[in-house]
Amino acid sequence: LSRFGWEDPFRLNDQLSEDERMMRDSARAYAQEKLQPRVIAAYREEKTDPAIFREMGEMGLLGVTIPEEYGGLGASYVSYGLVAREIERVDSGYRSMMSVQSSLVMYPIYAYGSEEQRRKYLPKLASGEFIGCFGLTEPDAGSDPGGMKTTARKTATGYVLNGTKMWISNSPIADVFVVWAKSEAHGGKIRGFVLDKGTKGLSAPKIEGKLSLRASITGEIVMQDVEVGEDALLPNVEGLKGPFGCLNRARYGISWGVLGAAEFCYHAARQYGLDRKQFNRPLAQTQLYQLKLANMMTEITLGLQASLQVGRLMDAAQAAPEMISLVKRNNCGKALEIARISRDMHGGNGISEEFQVMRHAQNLETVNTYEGTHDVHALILGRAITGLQAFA
Ligand code: TGC
Ligand code: FAD
Repeated sequence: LSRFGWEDPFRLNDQLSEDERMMRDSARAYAQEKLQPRVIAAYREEKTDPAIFREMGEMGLLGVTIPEEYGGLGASYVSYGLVAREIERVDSGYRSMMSVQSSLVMYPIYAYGSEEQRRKYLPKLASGEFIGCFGLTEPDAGSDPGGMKTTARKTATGYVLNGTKMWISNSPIADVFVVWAKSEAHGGKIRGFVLDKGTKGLSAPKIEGKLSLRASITGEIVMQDVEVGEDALLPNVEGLKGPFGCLNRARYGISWGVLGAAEFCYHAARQYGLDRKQFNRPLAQTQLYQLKLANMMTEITLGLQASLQVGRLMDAAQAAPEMISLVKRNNCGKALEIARISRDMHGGNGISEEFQVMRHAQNLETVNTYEGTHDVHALILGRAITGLQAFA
């Protein structure tokens, strides 16, 4: 019996608990049976099927780490990472839909919300009856969210919000909007608000013309004198650490997710090289082809091991944001490179939708940019290494 397998060189499988393996297998079955058959058309036609949220909810894939009493599974961060990997093996856009709902909408309501807010929103977000979105980025504040212009002005009964959010996953189909604004009543500090679809002055136009992440709908959030009660404020957090606390979790999930996409591209390149002959031998029997496969396997294996370690530290409440920046940045960069090389290894077929590797490569351009760009995470690490802040 060989101790080495090209699909799992360091035997990640053996390092998981029984519960984690079950979670992974049920996410894989759902993703392969229900998502894979519709993704090629969804991407081509730029269509996001809202029913996917309800399906994911039924499978228990939304809010995996949220306690059961609020509709979650109370499972580990390692389980959450494994789910992200399986969904993104099909498409980064589907993983985006899942991770925004789980880490950027359910998590802040759970961690920073009142008991009433938790009870009102979490069970319906967990079942997929409600779709959520997270508005931090603005047209003039992307990498520097502290530069946001959205404001919340205090009134006798609540707040009035004004501002525009840009590049917001799920927003055109969202029922629940977690938005971040500078609140005059709190000394201009950033505060979180939960808004309901249909509130006067709130709209979410779709952003057209995306050449990446086309199976996941993206929009703006426009707030023109949106009046909300005191009960819309997330009471338990203030400052940028509010949105960053959510981003830590989403970035961690992405570090696993992108490796699912990379594994798809690695496996596809291997099979293609075994099947296709040129110069009277399989492409996979050439030195250059094998070198590329060896590089892919190496980066995926090291990346998975790193994300597993960060996940174990998160589950033990021992993780630091810099660890998350390290795996988000490196795994995204490596996955993007793997997808581009796999595209090349497929020759002309590599540009066809049928072979799917170009879709992954295009998607990973977004994933390398959102949740902190590759370079911004380098600066976060640079600050930790040197003690010197290079952003501004
Ligand atoms: P800085 O001075 O570093 O920090 C301000 C306050 O925030 C605290 N903090 C954190 N807290 C928890 N976790 C973290 N990771 C934290 N990072 C910082 C910090 O302690 C401080 O707290 P306090 O109490 O002292 O005020 O802030 P800065 O303005 O200098 O930040 C610079 C920088 C570059 C690190 C940061 O702004 C950054 O990360 N920029 C990237 C922005 C980003 O990631 N945007 C993501 C938008 S959401 C999205 O893309 C969703 S896509 C999802 C999908 O579809 O899957
Ligand atoms: P910029 O910040 O303008 O960056 C442009 C370039 O400059 C990048 O290469 C960057 O690395 C570089 N740069 C910036 N600052 C520095 C510096 N100090 N030093 C050196 N280089 C620098 N946001 C949300 O809030 N919610 C969402 O749900 C969401 N979903 C998204 C979905 C999609 C499809 C996309 C594309 C984006 C999404 N985003 C979302 C926004 C995303 O987080 C931002 O696009 C990202 O943070 C980068 O901001 P920016 O686009 O303004 O680029």
